[in-house]
Amino acid sequence: MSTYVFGDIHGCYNEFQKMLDRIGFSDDDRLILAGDYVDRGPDSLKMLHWLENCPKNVTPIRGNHDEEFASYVDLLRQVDAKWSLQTQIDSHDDLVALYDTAKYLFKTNGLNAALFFDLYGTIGKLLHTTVITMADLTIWRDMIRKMPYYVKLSVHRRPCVVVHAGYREKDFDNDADAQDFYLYAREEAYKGGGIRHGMVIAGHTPTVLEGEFAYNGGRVFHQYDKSKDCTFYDIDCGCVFRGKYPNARLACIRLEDETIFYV
Ligand SMILES: [Mn+2]
Repeated sequence: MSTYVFGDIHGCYNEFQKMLDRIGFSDDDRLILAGDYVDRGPDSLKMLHWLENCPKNVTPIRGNHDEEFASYVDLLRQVDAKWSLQTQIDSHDDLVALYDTAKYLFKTNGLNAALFFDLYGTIGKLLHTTVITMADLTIWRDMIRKMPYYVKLSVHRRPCVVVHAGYREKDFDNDADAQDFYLYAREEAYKGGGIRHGMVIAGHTPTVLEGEFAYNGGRVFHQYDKSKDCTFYDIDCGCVFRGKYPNARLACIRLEDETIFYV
């Protein structure tokens, strides 16, 4: 039995399947997915469907893109309620109309939502290539909101945290600050974060971006903090940026022996 972690799939469903083959993932193993299933890549829908039928030995945690997707669904529902649009939950045409209305209202009313709503066009693309409905979006929203922000487990009797962006033990002022850190932290996750005598596995910052603290030419970024006796891994090797950056790929770590797999 082994425990594997990878994430930042961003709709790269083919690479996702290739990685499962590459590690020979079986019913006896455990997989923790480190978030960001949607946006940017070609197959967000396939990832959402796969997660809907997620096997018991897989724990998907939440990434910022997943949380943002869920928040867009909330926004659509709010627009529907506020303007009494009576969107039928199982009507594709109604959802298309609601989406267009929401975009129009955000823009014409100078609302902040206009700047970030469906930022990567994922919902818009789904609407024009498939017959999804508000029922589908609501299922996916609820599924995402059930995902934990992090998973803490024990590897060789040492604590190990898997999180999308960053983890730290210090108390946060409030839940919102904590959630922001788990979903969005970058260098601060490595400077002020971590866990004593343990290991933190995260993604979020692709190791293909030159100038970023985690740049490592598309290889997993690894750092050891002596003061905390904490090992950090950034396993986001920028799979979705394949073709844009050399060596961009999907990486996976096996926790028991810290072996890295690439696809
Ligand atoms: Mn992310």
